[in-house]
Amino acid sequence: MVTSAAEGGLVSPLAPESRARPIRARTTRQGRGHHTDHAALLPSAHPLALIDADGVPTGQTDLALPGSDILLDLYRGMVLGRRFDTQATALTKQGRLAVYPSSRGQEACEVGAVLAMREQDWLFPTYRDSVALVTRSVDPVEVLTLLRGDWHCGYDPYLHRVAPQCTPLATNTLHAVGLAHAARVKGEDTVALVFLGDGATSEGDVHEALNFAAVWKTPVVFFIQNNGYAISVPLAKQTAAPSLAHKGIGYGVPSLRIDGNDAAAVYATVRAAIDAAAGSGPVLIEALTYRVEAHTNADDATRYRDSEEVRVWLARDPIIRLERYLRTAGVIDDATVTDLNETSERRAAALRERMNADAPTDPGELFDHVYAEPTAALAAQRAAVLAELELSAEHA
Ligand SMILES: Cc1ncc(C[n+]2csc(CCOP(=O)(O)OP(=O)(O)O)c2C)c(N)n1
Ligand SMILES: [Mg+2]
Repeated sequence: MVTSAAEGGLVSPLAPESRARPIRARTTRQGRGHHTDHAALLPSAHPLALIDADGVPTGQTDLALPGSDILLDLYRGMVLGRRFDTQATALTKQGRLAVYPSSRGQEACEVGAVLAMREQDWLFPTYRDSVALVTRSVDPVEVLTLLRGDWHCGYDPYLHRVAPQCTPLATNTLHAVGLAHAARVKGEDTVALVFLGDGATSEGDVHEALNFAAVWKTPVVFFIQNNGYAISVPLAKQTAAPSLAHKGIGYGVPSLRIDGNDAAAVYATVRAAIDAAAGSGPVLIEALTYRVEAHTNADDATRYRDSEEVRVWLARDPIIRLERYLRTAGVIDDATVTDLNETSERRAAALRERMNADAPTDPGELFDHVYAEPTAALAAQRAAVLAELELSAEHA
């Protein structure tokens, strides 16, 4: 972690000085206002990494490297997650999914952040975060319900404490702040972790959410997956801010930059951020990663980025680097890897089989949840649709 003035004078909230109370903004009361020590909020000049792209520990000591059991869970989650992701993309080609936004290459964020969450915490995902949901133990078929074209999110948000996947950019940031605020008013120890993309940080909602969270000291972790693009728009055309982490600072939110392809760094940072958020209010994490696939299966990324750029990022693959580390450390061997690959193939086959079954549909459901008490007009529309369907079935 870089803290010297020579390297930009940026002081990390995880710097030695503040290590005893990581990620905590210092606020002092002066006159009529609260004044925050902004030096304590700034992100590090270099993204925090614990294991480098070659699988070698970086030696950074601001956060401890998670233990072998956790690193193995992270590796396992990423391998299973990637196989799920590949299978979901394949299902779009078979017409079993309407659309699928792949998170290939972003598994360290998807898995690392979720495994660092506590059971009582809430996740507010976006459309890109299906692997995060699978990691949080949501049934994979239920995860894909919305993308299959159904009208509801498919899973019970309360069961896993996972909000519906959000397609309108950044609205989930406000939902996360609202839920975390309400939980605290009720005296519950709940942190909300909200995923958002680099492009989403340009939305007004993010700024309202950061402001409310900072003023109310709401227990929220804003986790930005900076994957370089908002569909075809590269980050350089998205913002003039020095980093996305800097956006948090303007609101008084301690903000970190991390290597988003290092699952160990993601896990350790989110763990610390959740503790800090529960104690003293919001934290923002900008994780630098890369969207290896196109925006969705419906997009052609070769029209706006060159293959050399993709090649550079493939060399930073989050799974390969952790596998290298775990092999060198003697935690896994060929047998472990083969076994895990077999498990992921079995799960993919089961998912394929379940997704190939036609989902039962009831067109009448369209009208069920519009009003608590259906209006006469709605009841008439429902009857008309059902009568028409019956008629066309008779003539089929
Ligand atoms: C409010 C809103 N505006 C526009 C869109 C259309 N849209 C869908 S995805 C996307 C790009 C988002 O990029 P980013 O936030 O970086 O997330 P990523 O897709 O890279 O994960 C846009 C503009 C939308 N879904 N919601
Ligand atoms: Mg993006």
